[in-house]
Order: sequence, then structure tokens, then C-alpha cells
Amino acid sequence: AADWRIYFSQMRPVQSLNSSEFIISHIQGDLHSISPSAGFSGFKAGETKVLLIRADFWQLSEVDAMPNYYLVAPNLQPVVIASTQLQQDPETGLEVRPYMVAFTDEERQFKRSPEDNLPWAKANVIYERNQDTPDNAELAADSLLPTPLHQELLPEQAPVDLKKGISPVFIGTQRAPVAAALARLARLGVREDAAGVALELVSDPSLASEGYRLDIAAGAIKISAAGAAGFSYGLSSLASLLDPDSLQVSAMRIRDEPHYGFRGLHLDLARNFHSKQLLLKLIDAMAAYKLNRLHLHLADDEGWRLEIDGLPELTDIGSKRCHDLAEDSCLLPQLGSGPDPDSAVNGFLSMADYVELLQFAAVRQIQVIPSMDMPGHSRAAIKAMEARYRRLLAKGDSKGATEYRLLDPEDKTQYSSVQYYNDNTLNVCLESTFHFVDKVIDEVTKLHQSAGVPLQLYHIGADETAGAWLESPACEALLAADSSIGDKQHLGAYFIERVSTMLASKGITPAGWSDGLGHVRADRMPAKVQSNSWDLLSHQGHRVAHRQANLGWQLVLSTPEVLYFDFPYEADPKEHGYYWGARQNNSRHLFNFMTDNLPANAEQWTDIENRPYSADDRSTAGEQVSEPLRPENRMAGIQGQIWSETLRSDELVEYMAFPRLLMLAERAWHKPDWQVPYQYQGAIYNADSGFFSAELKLAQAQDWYRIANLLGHKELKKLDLAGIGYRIPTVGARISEGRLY
Ligand code: NAG
Repeated sequence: AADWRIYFSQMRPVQSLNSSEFIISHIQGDLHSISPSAGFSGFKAGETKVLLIRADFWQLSEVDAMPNYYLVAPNLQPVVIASTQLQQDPETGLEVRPYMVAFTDEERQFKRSPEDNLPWAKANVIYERNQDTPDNAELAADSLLPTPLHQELLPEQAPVDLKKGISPVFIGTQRAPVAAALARLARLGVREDAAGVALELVSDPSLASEGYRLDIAAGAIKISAAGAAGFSYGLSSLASLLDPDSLQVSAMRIRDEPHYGFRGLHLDLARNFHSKQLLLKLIDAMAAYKLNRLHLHLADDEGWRLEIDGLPELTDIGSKRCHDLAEDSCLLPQLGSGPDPDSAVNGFLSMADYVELLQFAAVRQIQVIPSMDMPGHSRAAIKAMEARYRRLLAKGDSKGATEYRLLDPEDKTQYSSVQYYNDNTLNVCLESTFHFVDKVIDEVTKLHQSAGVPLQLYHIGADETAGAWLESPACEALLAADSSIGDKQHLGAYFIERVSTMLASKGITPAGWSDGLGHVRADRMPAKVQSNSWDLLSHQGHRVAHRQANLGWQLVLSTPEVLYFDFPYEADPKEHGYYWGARQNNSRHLFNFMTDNLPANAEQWTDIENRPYSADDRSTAGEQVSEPLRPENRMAGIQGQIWSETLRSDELVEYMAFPRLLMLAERAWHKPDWQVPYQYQGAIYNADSGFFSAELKLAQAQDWYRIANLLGHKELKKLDLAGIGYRIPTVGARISEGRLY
């Protein structure tokens, strides 16, 4: 047969093919197809034809091969012909997921360029690297993660034994706000019993809003705090310090408060959906480590994941990918999703799910920050609203059809987004676009209201907007009618400024990614703005962070080289994750990240391939200005990013998040006393550069030895108890519910 096609996902654009019998076509994003050309000579029975595809950029890692190639032919349902189904490993008996790629020439394939100076993280390299760290549980005794501000052990006092239970007493405060934290103690086996150890919770308004004091001594426990957050963190510390076997806790005094007010985790539900169960587990773990912001990325090109009252197409169509080239019932397959509409990568949060999550998070002191990425990264919304347009038009409702339309049908602009879509950007010159944004924000606001958790911060996205609307008659008309906007180049900024102002008028603080915000006119923005700086440090991205913080904005560092959890832990082709910004984001690397010590100027820096920084390099926001952070403008915090293009299962999210999330919490909560200057070199933080003093180096190493032993001897066991899968430091190995991935 000659009228068949094989569809497949391949992120890197295809350059050429070694056969004239077949044609490769790019469809949208990463979706391609192979089909027979006029020269196709057919297959003889049993014949194999091997096609070699040459593609752009690097092809270095497991994630460059997406699964679920599928065949489409007349009279045949789309059939998957290459996948990564779980298989039993003959040696271990565990279920394993096979790799899609065989690395034939790993040495050569490993490097992105000849200058790439990262050592390949073979087992012996990792082993050698960890040789300095002693295995000594004593180092972690009575130690807490994240590290408290001040801790004093009282060795002369006997440990307090909670086997008989606890008897909470509330003085100037109440049970309700700390019920979730008390429940965690109960899950560890600490019953509430009138005859148990007295646990006094005493209101002390003089303490910092998230601070607490924990006194464990003389057979009693006392927690003082100004409010619910402090009490929750005090109880959380108590639960963490408790020996889960003996239910004893050593006598000590802790005085604690966080270094940063914003301690965030970002999870992308848009690229691949992840279950509500996973979200609940993550939120619980975040609370245990005192993280307090969950940035939910709910819409992007590949999916819309939140039910919006009155716009059913967003989730009916936008939350699924299947083989419907007209995109009337679903979006095109992407990211190795294959054609199956029932795949777990499809799905959305119902309104009830979202309300439940908000409440579950709020009682754990976690604020949810919803985000629907716009005006780029909006393909799912656009396709859903185009389907709505067609439906209403077919019903004769031409007014209704255009009410929420996001595209100017006359727009002739040719563009390609970073992820190779030419149809993923809202037209910012249509009133219907703003009507849509307003509607979505209002519906999200209502969900927050019904949860009793006000919407305080809304993330617009605003990253990676590619040359859209330049040839749109609607835009020409708008620019002619309103000279205050500026020229075409300002239209992206105009959208962000207008949506930010709209949010502020509703009492909501706007947030966005630093590149989009880098283009706005600050005097047209509300006073309160939050920016997530995701500029590469190797491209002097800290300059953007400094400049935006100096505008008085809340700056949250989302630095890819340390805080992108979709990047691999180690540089190895079999290690999972994208690697455009770094190939080695492991826990120690994150532990060493000195958020407060980004240099004002770093002419000595080298880029990711160890080439000297050149003045031609541009940070994402095009900044070239060197500007120190003014002392009154410190960073608001840090956030770990779990982008999910390559994470097609909940297990993989856990693998990428843990144990890095614990180090995120450490750096967000605790400012160590070994502040070393941050030196960036060739994609790794080079602790051996001789750049700082021997004393500091020693203090840093000793702090790490304690943390490493705390992880190895205590924290990973707690993750086991919580049913959370995590990476063990062996390339590619991850364990979750008895499966090795
Ligand atoms: C960036 C994109 C994001 C993508 C991620 C993958 C930002 C702000 N934008 O190109 O959509 O998922 O890389 O690492 O990160």
C-alpha cells in the first residue's frame, strides 16, 4: 500500500533522510510523519528498511526519542508501533521501562560540542566524586531539614517520649488552623490523649509571621508562634525531628524563621497531565519541608487543564491529544503522546478538583498560583476557541462565534515558536482576546472564592512570544487608532501591561516570566508585580533579576542551571530530562547555590560550553546592563520548575522532583553561614575553583556532609513511608512501588 503514514514526535527539526523512498513532513510542534514518496518500491514480505534521520541540534539523551510512533492507513484504527511499555527485567524481576534509543557511540554522542567540559557521569565518576562524604548517621542526629535559624540541643535533659501520645493545649490560638499539621503527627503514630505529653501552642505576636519557637524539655513541648503558619512549621519540625521507630524526640530549643518568604515549586500540568493524587502527595511533601507556593502551569500549547465554567471546549478539546487532524475533538498528538485519547497524559482538573486542591494546600500554608501561559504558548486555547467558533457558526450564531475568538483570520504573519508551532500565539489586537482572558480570570477567581482561598497572584506566563501578529490587519487598525501603544514591536508588551492592569484592578497581583516582563514599560505596570527570572546565569541572567528587582518587583529566582527539575541530575545519555540549559542539576549542586551572592558583574564567566562570555550574548530578556542589586531590593525567593514535556507519568515527576525538592527547601528556608561567592563555570558550580577561602570551603563541605547523611539515613525513609518515588544516585535508576524505571 502507498497511502499510509507513520506519525511520530521528534522535538528536533529534521534536516534530511537517507532514502528517496520516503518523505518526512513536519506537522506542528514536534509532530512529524513518514510517508512513502513516488519512488517507494514497497515492502517484500519480511523486508526491513532502515531510515537514518539527521536532525538539528544535539541528540544526546534518552528524551530525544519520543515513544508511540503510530501507523495510520485506510481501514485501520491508528495503531501504535513503538512504545515504552513496562517489561519485566529478567535479572531483577522488577518492572522496567526500556529506553527507546540504543546509544551506539556514547563517548562521542555525549558532548554537545568539543568544548563541552562536563565529565560523563559514569558510575565511577559519581563514586569518586562522593568519596569525600562520610557515611555517618551521627552527623545527622537531631538535625532538621530545612535547617533552622537557631538550634540548641539540651543533652542534659532526657528525650521526650511521645509513645503515650500528646495532649494539645491552645493558648491564644485554636486547633482548626493547625489541624493538618497535627494530623501529620497522628500519621506517625502520635495519638492525642489527655494523659499524653503536654503540647502547648502559645500565641506570641512578637514573632515573625512564619517564625516559631519550639521548646522540647522537661517532659513537655511548647510551640510559640504569631499565627497559623508559624504553628504549622513548629509542628512540622517536631514531626521531622521525631524518631519514627522510638517516637522519641531529643530535648532542644529551636528559634526559626525562613530566609525567603517565597519558597516555590512549579508543576507543568499542561504538557502532560498529572493526577490529582500526585498533586496531593506533592503538596503534602512541600508542607513537610516548609515550601509555601505552588505555581500550577495549567495551560500551554499542548493542553488546557482546568475546567472553566461557560467555556467547555477548553477542556473538551484542549485537554486531550488524539489522531484528529482537524482538531475538532482533540489536539494533535505531541510529546510522544500517541493517538490514544484515553492515555494518562490527557486529562484536566474539574472545578471541584481545583477547589479541593486549593483547600488542601491552604491548610498546609501553601498558596496556589494558577497560570495559563499567554500570549505565546497558547495553542490549546486557540484551537479550542476555533472549534467553538466553527460550532457556533454552524448553528447560525455568528455573534456568539466571535465572542471569545483568539485569532485574526486575516493575519498573514509567518512565525515559528521555540517549540516549532506556527499557530500558538493569541492575537493581542482583538477585544475578543481580552474578553477571553477576563472571563478565564473571573472564573478562576470564583473558584478561589468558593474554596474560601482568595486569588492573590495570577501568573500570565508571557514567555517566549515569537513574532506573531506582525501582518495582522486587526493590529494595524489598533495601532492606527491608539497611538499610545507604540509600534508593532510593542504589542507583546501592550498585552502584558493591559492584562496586568486588569488583574491589579481586581485586586490580584500579576506575575510573569522575566523575558516577557523584560519588554514592558515599567511605568505602565501596576506597582506590585512578580517576576520569575529564568535567565541563564551563563548568559549573565542575574543582571535581569537585579534590574527587575530594582524596579521594586518581587523577584523569584527560577534559574535553569540549578532550579529546572526537568533537567537531568547527571550528565549521562540515559539520564532523563531536557538539557538545553544544564546537564547536571543534582542535589549537591543545588545545595551549593548561593542565591544571595550573584555577582554584580562577572566578566570572568564562561558559558555553558566553557567558552568565555561574549558581549554579543544576550540574556533571554535582551539585557546588557550590569546593575548590582540595591540592598533594599532583596530577592523574594526561589522556585523549582518541573516542566513536563518529557514526563509522561506521575512516577517520572516524582523521580525528577525528589530528592531535589528537599534541597530546594533547604536553600529557600535557610541562609547558611558559609556564604561563598557564586562562581559559574561550564554548567557546573565549581566548588574546587580555589575562588574562596579554605575555611568557607570546609564549612560548606561539612554542612553538606550533614545534609547528605540526613538524606541517606532519614529523609529518604520518610519519602518511602509517604509512598513517594525518588531518584537514587545511580544513573537512570528510580524506584517507585517496586518498579525500576
Ligand atoms: C522553556 C520554556 C518552557 C519549557 C522549558 C523546558 C520557560 C519559562 N519557558 O523553553 O515552556 O517547558 O523551557 O525546559 O521555561
